[in-house]
Amino acid sequence: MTSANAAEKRLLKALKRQPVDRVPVWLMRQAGRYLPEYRKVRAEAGGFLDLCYTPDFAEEVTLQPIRRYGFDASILFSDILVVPDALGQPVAFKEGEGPVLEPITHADGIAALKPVAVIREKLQPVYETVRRLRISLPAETTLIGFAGAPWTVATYMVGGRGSPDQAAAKAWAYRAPDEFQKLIDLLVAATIEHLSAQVEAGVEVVQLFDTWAGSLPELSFERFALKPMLEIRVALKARFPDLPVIGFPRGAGPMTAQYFRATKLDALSLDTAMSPGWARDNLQSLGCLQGNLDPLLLVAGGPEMRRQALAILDTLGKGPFIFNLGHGIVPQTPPEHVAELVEIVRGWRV
Ligand code: 1CP
Repeated sequence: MTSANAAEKRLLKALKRQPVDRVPVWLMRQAGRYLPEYRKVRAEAGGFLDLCYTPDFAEEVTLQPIRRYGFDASILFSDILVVPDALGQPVAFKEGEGPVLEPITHADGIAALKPVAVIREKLQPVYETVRRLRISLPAETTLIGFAGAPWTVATYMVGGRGSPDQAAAKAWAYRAPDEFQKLIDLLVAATIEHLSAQVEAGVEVVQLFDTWAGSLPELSFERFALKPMLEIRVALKARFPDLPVIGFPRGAGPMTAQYFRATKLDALSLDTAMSPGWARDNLQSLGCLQGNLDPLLLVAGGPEMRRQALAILDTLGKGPFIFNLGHGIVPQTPPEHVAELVEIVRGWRV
């Protein structure tokens, strides 16, 4: 049968602005701690990075949400911080604490990082996971690869951990912008290599997560969020002209329109705070949109989740559109609410 044919995959059709029989759906962080079967494999793997770097484990946890819910897309199980880890800035994931790195705060620290060529070598297990997934995934499921956007990855490399205000990276970017630019340039090159290797191994779409884009003022946003994304998109399209690229400039507000126009990405993932009506009027003519149910509505479930999911579908569902959350699934999400949400999206018709 031809169901394996890329031309027929619902998610790829939406990304190429073609008509679909129903709105495709997948959810950010669809694999993870809210699933008991994930927690079991995680305990077996030991550390979080052991999970990411062991293809048997990473393949299994990628497939878990597909088995349960039959999403239209599967996102490779990995993390945005495997890039600094590969570049020689080791990342530790401490239980209940999130990622911890030895912060880089000076130009010497950038110079001490390994050359970008190590990415393909060090992250071999990630690409092996991709090759396995292309065989094990159902024919109708699109495989999405990903990376963090340079600014967001830099906030962890400079701050040494997640922070509410990204103050350490901003301090450097404002005190010595040209020096900080060297870190961004290195991350642009590393991200292009990492995503290219994922595509060569079999991912069909890539998404770039700029979780902290919205904390930058406009002029810094243009330099450290928009411009690196444009460079990455241009390089990827030169190598893989048909590859759809999705961006997630979280919190960018009205700057999102300029970002979408300038980067010419195929799709934009909308965060929770973005108005679907504004997005329809200002963004949807530029490409496919994805989003943007509040992950906490998924925790609550019930009539309010249904009402707000239907409102998003009624506003954006004519397409091009992919249903998703406005940010990742949180660990306290009841798995049965995810099943309920998927039913709501599948049952909706233009
Ligand atoms: O088991 C655990 O304890 C680890 C929890 C976890 C998981 C499941 C982390 C640690 N990373 C992941 C996987 C992950 N991370 C995926 C693939 C799984 C999927 O989506 O199904 C993806 C796409 C990411 C992306 C990611 N990692 C982002 C960008 C998206 C976002 O959520 O904003 C960021 C900022 C990270 C860093 C990171 N990794 C893990 C945590 C807890 C964090 C956030 C740290 C912080 O700022 O507090």
